[in-house]
Amino acid sequence: MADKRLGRWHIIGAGRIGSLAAHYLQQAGAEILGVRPGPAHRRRIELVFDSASAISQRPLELPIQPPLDCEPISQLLVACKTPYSAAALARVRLTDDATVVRLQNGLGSLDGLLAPGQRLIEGVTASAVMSAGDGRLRVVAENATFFGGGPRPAWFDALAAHWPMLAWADDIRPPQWRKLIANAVLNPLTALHDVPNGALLERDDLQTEMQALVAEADAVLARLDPGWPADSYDRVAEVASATAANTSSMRADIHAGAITEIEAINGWLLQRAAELGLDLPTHRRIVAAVHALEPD
Ligand code: KPL
Repeated sequence: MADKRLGRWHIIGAGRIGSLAAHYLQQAGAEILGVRPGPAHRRRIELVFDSASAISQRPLELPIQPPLDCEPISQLLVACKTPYSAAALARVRLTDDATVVRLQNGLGSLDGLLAPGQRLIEGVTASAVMSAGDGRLRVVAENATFFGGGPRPAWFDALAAHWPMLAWADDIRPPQWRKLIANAVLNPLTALHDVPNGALLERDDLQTEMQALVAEADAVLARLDPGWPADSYDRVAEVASATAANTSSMRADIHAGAITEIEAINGWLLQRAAELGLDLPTHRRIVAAVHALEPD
């Protein structure tokens, strides 16, 4: 049943996860408008839900507006790749009390970009969506998704009724950090070695790299929060196993000749480490190696 509380949402970045989020928002009764430079048009995306029991196709119709044609935006979902966030946000006008949901890998990509009266809600998802060609996206796993950061907004329950496994996290940091570590290990290693996620569990040399990356990341997070359990290896290995056949988003970016999200993921850890006087030699090496594969 559609719910008027959701109102109108604009979305920047109707890619794999952005399109899935737009679909759930639309199911919940929100009006969704995509924002993208270029001529206004209607975009049709076919979402193919591939569960163990059935395959269903659900079309997503998205009106796309150029940023200058958009009225001041009061509800914005940012799901573009992190390197493009600042430029994309600079092109739109937000209302003074706008709500912005950030549903991206990594951390910090919108830091300092919102005005004091505007609200940032952080989103973290373990759902997996793959491109299936011809404008089709294959939803391979609908997993836990958390939104959080301050009090739960009035529209949240209406959205959660249509978004499987969406929950509000009073403290969004633990799910964010768990996802960050998985991305900081799986994404660069799969991109550099050009392998699907599961291959990391099959090669001794890659297991050694995984262990070093996890240990360095855990050391930073444990310094930032002494309550951090600092035992992330098994959880990262579980993500690799659960997404074994997947091409990670960073491997896909390298294949597409695009810049990657390495700065918002491993770069964020390196920045925190520098502030704490810690050295992360494996992350430093891996960041340099990924940058060497990116276009100039
Ligand atoms: O989030 C991912 C990504 O590819 O960005 C993982 C968890 C590694 C799944 O592929």
